[in-house]
Amino acid sequence: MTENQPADDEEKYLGNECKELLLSLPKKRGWRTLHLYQFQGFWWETQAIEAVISFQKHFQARDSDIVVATLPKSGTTWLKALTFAVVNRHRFAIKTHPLLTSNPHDLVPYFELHLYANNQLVPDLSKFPEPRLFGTHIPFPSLGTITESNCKIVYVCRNPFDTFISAWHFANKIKPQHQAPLSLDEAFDMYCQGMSPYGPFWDHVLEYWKESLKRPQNVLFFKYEDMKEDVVLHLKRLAEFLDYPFTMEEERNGVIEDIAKLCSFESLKALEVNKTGMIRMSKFENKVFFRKAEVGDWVNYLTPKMEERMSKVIEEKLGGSGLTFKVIPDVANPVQQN
Ligand code: PAP
Repeated sequence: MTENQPADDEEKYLGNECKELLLSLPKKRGWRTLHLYQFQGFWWETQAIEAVISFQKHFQARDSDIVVATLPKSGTTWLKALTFAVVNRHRFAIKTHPLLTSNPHDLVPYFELHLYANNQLVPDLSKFPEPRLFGTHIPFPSLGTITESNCKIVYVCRNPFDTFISAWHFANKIKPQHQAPLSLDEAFDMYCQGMSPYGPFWDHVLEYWKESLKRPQNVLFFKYEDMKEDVVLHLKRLAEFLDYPFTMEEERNGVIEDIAKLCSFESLKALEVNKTGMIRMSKFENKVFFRKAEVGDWVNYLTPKMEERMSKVIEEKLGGSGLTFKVIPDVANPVQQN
């Protein structure tokens, strides 16, 4: 993969068809890449556009597929780990579990960043064990054959304040060295205008939210803050949704708690593989996926004016949808933003 290649190069290796397409698309400065392009109603990093076109052309969903879908920095790594652990719990003992030696992104690969990325040939998915587990940031309407299949999608969203701060840190951590850092003010302005990778965040979240209401058997919608409050409850809901419910005996034997612990931020962050390893076929260090994992860290960065602006955007875009977020961790008295 070439995530860290010089930004000027990021468009050089694209196929001609994609290069031509880019000429016709609205474009803005990127967060960690040179540009973001507006395509199919959302903002994409350059190489993800080529990848999603290939994905839409070639990927054939199976009803047994499981897809972990998110906006970046909403809890993807965590939900991939939990999903992998639930589905494979009869194959692996906790003590020798693949999650102890592999980053969750290597166990549950992204369509657009791994499988169909970088002009790769169409990936050979025949060796994927059933059920096939995939990850994606692709917005729901662009999911190709998945939207018409019976496969299961698990989506996690996170309050936009923390998602934004996490995304801003991440972009500056992984950008090519010679690219100027994105200031907090500039990133914030872009985020509030919807111009962030896979954004606007409100459209991404809303599309999956609506689908989860329409087809609850196929789309399960989680919130990061709720998962932090009660991961065991969410593990039970996840396992039932995926048709891998925990038995009474498993519950009695503490299997759910074991999985919760295995996938916890503290456990994953402390593993050698996540301290020193790299995501397979990429230049991403595993450690960049583990920062603070707190609810409400945004208060250390955003001014009251910024808070007011984002609250207004959320109210304007999500008001009336029934979707609300906890933006601070006070369980007894959560502040709700609509
Ligand atoms: P991705 O979309 O690029 O894969 P993603 O995993 O969604 O990234 O986001 C990383 C965030 O999840 C980080 O949040 P922070 O910047 O606010 O700290 C990271 O710390 C957090 N995170 C990673 N693993 C876990 C985990 N096991 N439990 C809870 N949060 C986690």
